[in-house]
Amino acid sequence: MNIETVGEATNFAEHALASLRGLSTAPTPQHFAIWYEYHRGQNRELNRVIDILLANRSELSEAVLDEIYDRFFATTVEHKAVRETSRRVQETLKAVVGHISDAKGGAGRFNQTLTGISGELRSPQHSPFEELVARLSNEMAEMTRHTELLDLRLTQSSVTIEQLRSHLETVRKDAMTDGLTGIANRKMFDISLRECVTQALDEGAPLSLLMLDIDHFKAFNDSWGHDTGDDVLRLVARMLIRNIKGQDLASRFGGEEFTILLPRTGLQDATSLAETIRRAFVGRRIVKKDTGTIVGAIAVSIGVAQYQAGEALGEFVRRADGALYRAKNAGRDRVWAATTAAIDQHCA
Ligand code: GH3
Ligand code: MG
Ligand code: MG
Repeated sequence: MNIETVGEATNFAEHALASLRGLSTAPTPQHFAIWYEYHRGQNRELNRVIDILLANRSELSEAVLDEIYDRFFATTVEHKAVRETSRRVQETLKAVVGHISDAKGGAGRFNQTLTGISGELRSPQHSPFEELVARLSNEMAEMTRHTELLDLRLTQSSVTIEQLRSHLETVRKDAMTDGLTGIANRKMFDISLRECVTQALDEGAPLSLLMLDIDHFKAFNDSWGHDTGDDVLRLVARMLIRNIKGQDLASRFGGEEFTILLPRTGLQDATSLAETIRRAFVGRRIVKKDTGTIVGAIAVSIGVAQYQAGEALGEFVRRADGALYRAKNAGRDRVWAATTAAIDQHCA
């Protein structure tokens, strides 16, 4: 990937703005991103698609640009679902407004009839009472029908909106979940890390991070197969969940690495939790699901760090990772706590 200089970036941005101005579409961040990328010229496929559209004098409408954005930028399922849901919520709301305005029309007519009848009653030559009552009764029936229809439509719309909300929640949850182990994924970890740090600074409370890595997992996979390796990853995830509580968050950081975020927990408590987790694997035999064969044991190494006020998020993670590295170097199957950026202390 090419990183442009400030001068180049300014140039691309100016061209992107010029392109936006030349079109009737709204200057949204998404549309800006498309044009910036187009003028940057690094994404050949994107440029090809836009050039073809321009050469054919096709109208680059909102819908076309949205499709381009979905294809080249909004790669996550979640992003597309949010866009799609917001479109459908807008449609539903538009329909609701339509139904209400229909109902208002009906009420207006009803009002006119009532005014007409009461006017007529004041005149000595009014229509026979039977006729007036029949008109009134017809209008009442029509009004009731309108109200019932409005009620039904509003109920249907609220059911649709509730379905959309719940769909969005499922998509969001899926996007934050690791498919293999069912625990939080890296994305969720990144989001939670930021939230936990903010909370820790706000409360002046400690925050600790455990970084766990399975020892010699490559060799385990080589000996017992990838599927059994996957079972081990699921087992580790279950073990982490079993050992945490409340606000703690266990995530699969990637591959065979896991993290646990421990709000309101200092280094010492975090280190003893890490030790409990490490010990849980000691002497534990892994059994192959399909054949029941015992496939030996696994061990884990864990690095621990406590957040230091003002430290960058990346630095905090790097310190936990550094402690993990020290645990590995010291012989694996152990816990290592990073006491400060400079001095590490062995706590196994
Ligand atoms: P170390 O003790 O230094 O951590 O050694 P290691 O073999 O565990 O580390 P290395 O980084 O060399 O290998 C990691 C292995 O984790 C390689 C890969 O096969 C395995 N792995 C990563 N993701 C998955 C997965 O999703 N499923 C399975 N079964 N294995 C995975
Ligand atoms: Mg690893
Ligand atoms: Mg490993």
